[in-house]
Amino acid sequence: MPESKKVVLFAVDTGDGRYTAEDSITELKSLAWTMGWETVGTLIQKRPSPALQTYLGEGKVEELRELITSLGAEAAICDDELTPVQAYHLEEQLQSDVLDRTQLILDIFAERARSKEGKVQVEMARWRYLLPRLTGKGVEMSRIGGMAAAEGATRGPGETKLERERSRIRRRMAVLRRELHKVSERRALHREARNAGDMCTAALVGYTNAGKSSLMNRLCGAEVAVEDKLFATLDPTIRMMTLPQGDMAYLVDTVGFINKLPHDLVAAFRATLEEVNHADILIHVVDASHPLMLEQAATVDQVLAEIGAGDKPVIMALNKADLIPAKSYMDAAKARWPKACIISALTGEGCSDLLWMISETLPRQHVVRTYLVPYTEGQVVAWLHQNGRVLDESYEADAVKIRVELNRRMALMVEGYEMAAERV
Ligand SMILES: Nc1nc2c(ncn2[C@@H]2O[C@H](COP(=O)(O)OP(=O)(O)OP(=O)(O)O)[C@@H](O)[C@H]2O)c(=O)[nH]1
Ligand SMILES: [Mg+2]
Repeated sequence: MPESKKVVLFAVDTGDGRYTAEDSITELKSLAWTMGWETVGTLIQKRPSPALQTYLGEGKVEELRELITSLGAEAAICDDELTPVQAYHLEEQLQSDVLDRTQLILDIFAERARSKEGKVQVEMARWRYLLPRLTGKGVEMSRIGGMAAAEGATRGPGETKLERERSRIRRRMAVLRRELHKVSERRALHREARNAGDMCTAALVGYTNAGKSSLMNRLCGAEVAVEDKLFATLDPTIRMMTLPQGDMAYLVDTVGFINKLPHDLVAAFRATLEEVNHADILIHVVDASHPLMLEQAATVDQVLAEIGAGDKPVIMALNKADLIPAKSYMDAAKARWPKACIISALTGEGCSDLLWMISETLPRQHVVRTYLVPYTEGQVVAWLHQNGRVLDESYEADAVKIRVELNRRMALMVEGYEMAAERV
C-alpha cells in the first residue's frame, strides 16, 4: 500500500475541453485518493493557455507555494501533463515535489500491475514518459527547452553522465519492446485457438469504474476483482458466457479509459488493447449514476477511435440503474442512446435483455447445413430434430437427406454427415 501523503492539486482553466476545470480536478482528486493520498487544497487559474515556462502565471505560482506551506502539503499535482521545462521551473519555485496527472496515472498502473505482461507494459509507459524528462537536474536543466539542440552541443561532464543514463534506458526499452512483441504474439496465438472454436467475442469497454468487471461477473458467473477504485482492472480477462438459445460467446473484460489518458500508456498497452480490436462487438458500459456520464462516454469513444476500434458494432449498457442519481439522469441518457440497455450489474436488472441484445448483435452463430444420414443411424436424425430447426427432409435410397439450421458449435459435432458440395 502506498504511503499516505497530503497533496495540493492545481490546474489552468482555459475554458475549452470536454470537462470543466472543476470536474477534471475532482477526478484528479479521486486518482490521488486511489493512491491513498489526501487532497488538502486545490488551485485553479483562468488563463487562455498555460504559461510556457511555469504552467501557472507568476503570481499564481507564488500563491500555490504559500498554499503548499500553509497546508503542510508534501506534493503538488498538476491536472495536465507538464512539459519538462514547466516541471523543472515549478519544482524550483515551489520548493516541493511536483507531479502531473500522467505521472499519477502511471503510478496507479504500476501499483496495480499484477501479471508479467501488465508490468512490462507499465514499465514501458514509464520510461517513455521519463526519457524526455531525464535531465540530471542542474546545468543541463537550463537548456532542457532545447533538448534536441543540447544533444549536439558541447558536452560537459554532467551531460556525458546524462547521456549514459539515456542510453541505458533506451537499451532497457529495446528489451521491453521485444517482450511486448512476444506478448502480442502470444495473445494472437490464444485468439487463434479461440477462433478455431468458431465462437464470437464481445469486449467490455468503458470509463474506469463504470462496472465492467461487475458486469462480467454477472454475465459469466466469473469472479473478477471489483473495486470502487480507479483502474481496478489492468489485465484482460476472458470468460465464456451463455446466450439465450444456448449459444456461447467469449466476453473480454479489460482496462478502463479516463479523460486525458496518457498517450504513452495507450501506446504501451497496445497488446492489451488488441483484445478490443479483435472483438466482434463492443459492450460500452456507462456509469449512468455519474453526473458526467455523457462526457465520459465521449472520452471512451475518442479512445476507441484512437486505437482503431471506432467502427465496431457497439451495444450501450447504461449501468448502475439501481442508484437514485441514475434514475434522474436516465432521460438524458435515453435521449442520447435510444437503443441502450438499462442495467444493473449489481442487482441483475436488465441483464437478460442485454444478453438477448448481444446474441442479436453478434455475427450469426447459426449455419444451414445439409446432411446425408444413413437409415441405420436414426439417432442422428433425432438429434438434429432436437437441436436444430429442420428446413427440409427427404428420403433417398439408403439415407435421409436433411437440411437443418443449427448452431455452429452443434454443426461441428455432426460434420461427418455433411454433404460437402451443399455447404451454405
Ligand atoms: N450500485 C451499483 N454499483 C455498481 C454496479 N456495477 C458496479 N458497481 C460498483 O462500481 C464500482 C466499480 O465496479 P467495477 O466492476 O470494478 O468497475 P470497472 O469498470 O471494472 O472498473 P475498472 O476496472 O477500474 O476500470 C464497484 O464498487 C462496484 O461494486 C451497479 O450496477 N450498481
Ligand atoms: Mg474492472
